[in-house]
Amino acid sequence: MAIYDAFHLSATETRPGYIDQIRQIPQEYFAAPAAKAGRVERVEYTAPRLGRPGETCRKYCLVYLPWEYDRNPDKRYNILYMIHGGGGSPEEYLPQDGPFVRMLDHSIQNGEIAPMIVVAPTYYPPDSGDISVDFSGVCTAAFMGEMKGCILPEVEGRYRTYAPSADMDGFAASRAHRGIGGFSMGSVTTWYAFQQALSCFGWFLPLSGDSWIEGRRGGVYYPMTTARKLARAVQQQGFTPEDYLIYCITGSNDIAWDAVDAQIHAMQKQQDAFRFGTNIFYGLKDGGWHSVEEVRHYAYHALPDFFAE
Ligand code: FER
Repeated sequence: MAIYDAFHLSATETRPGYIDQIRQIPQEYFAAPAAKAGRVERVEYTAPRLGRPGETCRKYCLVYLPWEYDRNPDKRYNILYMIHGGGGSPEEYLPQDGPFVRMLDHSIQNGEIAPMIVVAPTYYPPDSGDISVDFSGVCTAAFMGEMKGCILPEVEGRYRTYAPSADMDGFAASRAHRGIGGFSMGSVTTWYAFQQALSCFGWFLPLSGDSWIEGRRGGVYYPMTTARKLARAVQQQGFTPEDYLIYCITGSNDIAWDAVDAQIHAMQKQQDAFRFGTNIFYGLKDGGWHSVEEVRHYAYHALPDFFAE
């Protein structure tokens, strides 16, 4: 909080859309499994192999189904795609009975978060071994093609989401019931989704990562052009500021903090697209580090507001 105040705000300035207190996951959520625990499935699909034109490969996502999914065979569910950070994998979020699943199970059981399907894919090709920031950047930049062309059709053809058909028309018709978020390079991916796939997603959860649509660490090196390009992407994709909600959260000790913060402040000047306190919220956790553990708390804070009617 102190850093934010010192760099950007006078003491008297109001802070619309600024999250003052980021709620923490109750400790007891990790102590024991929820009585109504969901389950995790593995879904395989075929995708073009990145960097090898003409070749395909087999990949997988992990899919979390809330406890009630099997007990309400006629009900459709909101769906959230969670993208891992650099060097990560679908297991970053969704090993069965892992801490992210515990958070989902307990908070859904307690009525804090609406029941939702959560999907953890990966932007890396299988067995590539390269987890450098450069290669991760290339993978995230290319990933929306695979999301739209391979992952959404496979997953939503299989599970009861709001998509009336598992194709682009169906995803567009159900975009208010679909979100995307992620940590670090997964947040970089989330900003690509905003720029390239607003037709599929209505809800955005970029955590501890800036937008690289203008280049690596664009938030810190090109904040104004990044913000302008994101704002323009809304119009270009045929949408208005009523059509999306962004929850962007990071921590004051996060290695991506400077980039996220500079980008957010540039976005505050793009008032045609970004209305703080209405379609975009920003949280900076005092002392928060660049870690999956922190990001679980950020997701716990934001998800109760997702998929509101
Ligand atoms: C940033 C955005 C993402 C950043 C780092 C990352 C240092 C991710 C790094 C990684 O996954 O290794 O602005 O700044």
